[in-house]
Amino acid sequence: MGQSRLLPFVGLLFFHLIPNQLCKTCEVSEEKYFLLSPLWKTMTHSKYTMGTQSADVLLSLRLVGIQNQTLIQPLSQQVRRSGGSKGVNLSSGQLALITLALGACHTPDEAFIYDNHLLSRLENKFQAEIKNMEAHNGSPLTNYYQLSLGALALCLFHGRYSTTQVAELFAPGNKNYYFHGQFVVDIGAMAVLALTCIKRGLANGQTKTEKEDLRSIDNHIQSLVDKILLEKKRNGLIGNTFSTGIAMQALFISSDYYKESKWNCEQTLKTVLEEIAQGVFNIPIAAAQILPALVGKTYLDVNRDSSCTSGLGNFDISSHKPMSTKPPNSPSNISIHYSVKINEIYSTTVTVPSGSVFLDVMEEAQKKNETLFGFTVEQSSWGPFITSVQGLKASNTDRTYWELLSSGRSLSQGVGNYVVHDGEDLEVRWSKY
Ligand code: B12
Ligand SMILES: *[C@@H]1O[C@H](CO)[C@@H](O)[C@H](O)[C@H]1NC(C)=O
Ligand SMILES: *[C@@H]1O[C@H](CO)[C@@H](O)[C@H](O)[C@H]1NC(C)=O
Ligand SMILES: *[C@@H]1O[C@H](CO)[C@@H](O)[C@H](O)[C@H]1NC(C)=O
Ligand SMILES: *[C@@H]1O[C@H](CO)[C@@H](O)[C@H](O)[C@H]1NC(C)=O
Repeated sequence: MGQSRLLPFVGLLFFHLIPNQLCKTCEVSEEKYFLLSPLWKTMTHSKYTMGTQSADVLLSLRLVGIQNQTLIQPLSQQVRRSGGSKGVNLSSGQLALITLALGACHTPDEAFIYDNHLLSRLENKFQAEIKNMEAHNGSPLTNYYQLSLGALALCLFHGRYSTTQVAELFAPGNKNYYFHGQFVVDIGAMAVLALTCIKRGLANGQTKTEKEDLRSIDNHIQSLVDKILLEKKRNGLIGNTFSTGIAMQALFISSDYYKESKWNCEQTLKTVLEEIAQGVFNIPIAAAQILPALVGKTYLDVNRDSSCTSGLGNFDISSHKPMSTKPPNSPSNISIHYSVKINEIYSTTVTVPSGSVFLDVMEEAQKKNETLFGFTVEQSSWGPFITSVQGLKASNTDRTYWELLSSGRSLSQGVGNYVVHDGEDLEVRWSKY
């Protein structure tokens, strides 16, 4: 056999020797990096009040290679503050994100993880989630997005966990992958990231248990990838706008689980760039969750030595032209129909200035009648989250929450961001997911 005919064969062999590292990405080319500047602006021009929000942003900036200390230092400081001794009330996923952000790219921040025992704290939080599942009909304290983040951080930073337990927990039929019976792409994709990390660690497993765990995890990944691809929309988004970034990461690292023809990555990328131009990713955490995938990075690159130096590192996005600012709102008032639905429906009509958000409508209604429209919110990394209306409180254990709707359709933004329109029919509904 001549050399030229042998070469492709050697190439093929090479791929077969490292099947676990197979990774297909499509990314924004360098001359188009300026298209990412709206994300950049959102992430750098915001005040961060929540430690976990800073963690998501810090993780993202580090992964894409930003090393500007003027930006990184204040974020890092805030993340360290929230992960310190006062962070006793952090949820499993919050602690996992803090660990990922501080451990990303092998900076001096990494020492904080070990000095503050973040991994053993995370191990305890992870077990507490499982205890709650055992006591409450399979419902964790938080949700499977956070369990996935937890498993991912424990895997990447060599915390303790049982692969057999993870293989059981993350079976694709588990109810926690579904809200209202519908597969949640964000959750499935984060699980694929965690399971792939664990799979790579098991690749050379020798014992019978290791081999069984590997086979089971491999099957889970296959099934989750199939489900993620079923949620691909005609315009290329996967799930919705805000789940697409994590779904892209999951599909990058799992390319040996689907045929190339099953996903047109370039189309997804094109649609995401259009949405960016329209200002859709206008809160820091939304920008942080989409950015890594756009430059071909995934959360599995967090502790890889060579990552973090490539990407946007040397690109000065800030020098590019600012986004066109919206014209100031005309000072007109609009009228909104608003209801609270528990079993009965309680309705009212309120007047708010145009440009108002859902939360403004709720506050107007509350002023009218505190008993019917009184509510409480909690700040979260996505903005204000409605925790109770008429004194009725949402509960993770019961899988209840206050769902936001417009004309009967569930919204994909929260009360702090959704801009309302004249004549709109808004509802907050007591729902079970
Ligand atoms: C789990 C989850 C839920 C659970 C939260 C309770 C639980 N069991 O943990 C439930 C089902 C209740 C829920 C509800 C909603 N959610 Co939700 N949720 C998620 C999910 C999958 C994971 C969140 C998480 O744990 N993050 C990790 C931890 C470490 O971060 P955290 O900040 O501490 O997490 C808390 C907040 O995220 C908060 N939360 C969850 N969803 C939302 C949504 C908004 C707008 C806010 C302000 C807070 C919030 O609950 C988390 C647990 O306490 C994310 C997916 C994602 N990509 O982030 C979507 C996500 C955040 N949710 C989203 C949406 C739209 C909603 C709803 C507005 C849907 C609706 N039409 O009613 C409601 C919130 C309404 C309200 N009451 O204010 C969007 C937000 C997009 C955006 N631009 O704002 C996301 C990104 C999903 C998506 N791809 O569209 N959600
Ligand atoms: C670093 O970030 C700061 C704050 O955004 C900015 O003013 C400065 O120009 C940046 N420096 C470089 C070298 O990009
Ligand atoms: C932790 O939560 C408990 C109970 O919710 C609360 O009493 C306590 O003040 C919180 N601690 C901190 C440091 O936030
Ligand atoms: C809008 O409503 C407020 C409060 O009801 C009122 O003071 C204001 O004059 C109204 N503005 C317009 C343009 O109608
Ligand atoms: C609020 O609504 C309840 C029930 O309809 C009514 O009994 C009460 O008087 C109302 N309160 C105000 C301040 O209008």
